Formats: sequence, structure tokens, C-alpha cells
Amino acid sequence: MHYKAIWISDVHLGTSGCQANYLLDFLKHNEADKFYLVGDIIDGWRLKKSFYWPQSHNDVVQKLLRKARKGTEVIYVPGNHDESARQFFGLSFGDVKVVEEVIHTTANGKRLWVTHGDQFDGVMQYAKWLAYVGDTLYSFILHVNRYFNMLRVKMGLQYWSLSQYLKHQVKNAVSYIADFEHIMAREARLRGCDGVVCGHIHKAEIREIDGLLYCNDGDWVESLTALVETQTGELKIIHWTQIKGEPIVTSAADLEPAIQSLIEEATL
Ligand SMILES: [Mn+2]
Repeated sequence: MHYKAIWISDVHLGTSGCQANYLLDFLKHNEADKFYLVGDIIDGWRLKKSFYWPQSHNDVVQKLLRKARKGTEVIYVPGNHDESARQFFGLSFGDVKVVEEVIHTTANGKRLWVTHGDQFDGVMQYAKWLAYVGDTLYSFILHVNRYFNMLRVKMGLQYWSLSQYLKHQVKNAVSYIADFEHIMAREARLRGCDGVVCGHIHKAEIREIDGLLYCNDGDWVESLTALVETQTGELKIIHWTQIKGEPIVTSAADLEPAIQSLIEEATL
């Protein structure tokens, strides 16, 4: 599919929670005039603690750079987990532009403010240590989630996010998300925009808040989602929870080669 624009964020390359193979498949099947990377693409926090960089994560980077070389406008808006990229605002790497924030105008003239969103997250701003503790617990849940889904694949079932399920069960998380969404909408209005596109909280969403359009492109560790703008200016959330043409895996031994061949196919 060829879109006017695609937004993805919270890929967290460099962590075992990152669902790189699903993202590779998404990148292979989808093109855009403008491709926005809305932060937390590479997880510098976790890479500092322990180095984890499998081939599939490298392939994601290569695939994005290749898109940029072949004429897609790739715009990188760093987040808090890749905040070290924030020193490069205004610069370009390969053909990828690094910016603090950017305004996207849709086909029907709507102005959308594009930013990661952590700057407006109360927990992040006032207690960084709390965010770190949360991060460790969160990594653990993602770890469980990954094995859980490997089992589901083996049983021929579709991807299902344990961490998203747990989050939705927690009342505090719900009010936290609602607060965040309202703050982002308010900030977009202050900037004279019609809406906002952000990431950060790993919850894909398109909805109107106080007359403003709130869009969140989700993530690639839990929900496997992207936000897209169609040629007619319609905004949609794409859930990429199946790897297309994925062979039916019958035993654990088959799993590795299956994924390997998928990667090879994706990097051609
Ligand atoms: Mn973030």
C-alpha cells in the first residue's frame, strides 16, 4: 500500500521486547511519501545496560535508510529512550532528517503537530527514577509477553498483547492515559494546530478531544500499530499483528529458520 504519510514510534530496537520481524514485514508491504519516526526508535536506555542487537534490528534500520535513499522523505523526531539523538536537531543522517517536532499538513489541509510526547508526561517530568523502576518492571512483562506469543504462534494463534491487557485492567493506567491525551490536545491547540500525532504511551488511538484531533501511532513492542494518512487525507490505524505469508510453524526447531528466511526475504 502507498500512503501519503506513515507514522511509527516506540519500536525500541535494542530490546528483546521489540517485535522487529512484524515491523520488517510492515515496512516491506507499505510505502509513503513521508515517513515519520516519532521517537523511541532505538532504545538507548536499555542498550546502555546490556547490549542487545540482533540481525533483525539491524535490518529495520537498513530498511528505513533504504526507503530514505529511494525518495521517501524520512523524518525522525526523537523520544526519551533515544534522547541522545536530540543533540542532532536540524541535522540529517543519510537522507533522514532529525527534528525536535514538525507540523504535518494533511491532504485536506489539517495541521497536525508531530512530537513524541514525553515532554508532556507528568510521571516522566517529575520523577525520572520512577520512570526507570517502571521501565524495569515493564521490560519483565514484555519478556513474558514475547514467550507467551511464541507459544501462541506455535499453536497457530494470532498475536495477543499481554502487557496491553494488563494495562487496561489497571485503573490508574487508564486515568494516566486520559490525562496524557488531554494534555497533548491542549498543547496542539496552543500551537495553533488542528491536532496532534504522538507516541510514547504505547496506545494507538484516533479521537477527537475538545475539538482537537488526537492521534497516537502506538508501538512495536505491544500493539504492533502504525498511523497512516491515505491519499484522500483519511487517518487510520493499521494493526500489523500477522506476518504475511508466515509459514505455519509446527515445532520449536522450525521457528528459527522460518524467521531467518523471513528476514532474508524482507532485506532483498
Ligand atoms: Mn517514550
